[in-house]
Amino acid sequence: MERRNFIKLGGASLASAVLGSGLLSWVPRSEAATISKTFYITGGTITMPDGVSVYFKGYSNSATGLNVPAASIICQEGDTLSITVVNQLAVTHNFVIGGLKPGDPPLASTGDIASGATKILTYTIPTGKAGSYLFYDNKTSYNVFLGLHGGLAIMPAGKSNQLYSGSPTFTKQMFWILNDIDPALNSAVQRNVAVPTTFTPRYFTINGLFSRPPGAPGHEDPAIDALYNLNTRLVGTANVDRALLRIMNAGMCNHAVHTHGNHMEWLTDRGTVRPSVWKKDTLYLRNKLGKIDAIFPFVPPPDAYPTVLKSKYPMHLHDEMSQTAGGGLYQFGAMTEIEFL
Ligand SMILES: [Cu+2]
Repeated sequence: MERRNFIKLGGASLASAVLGSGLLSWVPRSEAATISKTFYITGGTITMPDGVSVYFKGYSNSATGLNVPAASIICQEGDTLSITVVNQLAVTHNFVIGGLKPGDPPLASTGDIASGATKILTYTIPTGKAGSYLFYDNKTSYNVFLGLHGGLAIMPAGKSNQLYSGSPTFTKQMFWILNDIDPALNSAVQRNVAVPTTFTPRYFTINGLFSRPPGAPGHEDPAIDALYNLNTRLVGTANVDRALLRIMNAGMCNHAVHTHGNHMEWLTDRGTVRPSVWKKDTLYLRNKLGKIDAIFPFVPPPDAYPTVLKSKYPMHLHDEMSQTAGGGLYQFGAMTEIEFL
């Protein structure tokens, strides 16, 4: 453990830890650009909803902060990524942009970054790479769910509203990055002892946040309640908005992503475009870097009478464990809210 960089984050600090991780804004350009970003690999603790303090590592925006997940990046084909990664911790880390599909080689990697060292990854994105990506540390099998992960959205060149050239269109887009936490593993890393050979998930997050149900501390606080955090909460106007959801899984558990209100238009599974667009209310999100792209269409729920234009619905996971924290605090897990404005 790295005493000199050890920091302790409570609920208030967690707010800044997640800003920018979900909702994306994008204006296409006719010219390629260089997207520069600096990440600091840091460690520290975050307080879970049951009061337990758990150690995480993150690709953070500052040398003294802790961002889990990392701030997401959006760019377009033809752009050059220039990503500086500063390793503040005592062990070697890296920064890898995963491939689009399972088995694809990584798009790019810094290679090893020794303790205290800095590496700059420079990568020009070829055409044909539009899609949703995770970047992460693969020096160990667990660094990714220890917190070293984030989302990268590559837009088709010149497009503002398509996932890939010719895809169904959207009006807004966001990442939902899910993670599962076994505090025993995180604690072992913190104490620099052998990690457990089993994985028992106790906490489940969406964009690093927990749902805070009515009556709970922090309910409706957009800084810490995943139901109300504006980078996580899905908001749109009926018959106007269509939201692209880039749903990523940094964790060890398979999940079943379930939206109320509308079915989702299922566009991709693990980077592969589906042969036809199915409308489904529950999508299977595979573990270990699984990902889905889907559009939530904000159409009036078709079976409702009279017609419903304004309402609120949950998005939760249909694997029941992921609604809990600490093994028993129900609705303190990976949930958010969907609002038809
Ligand atoms: Cu449900």
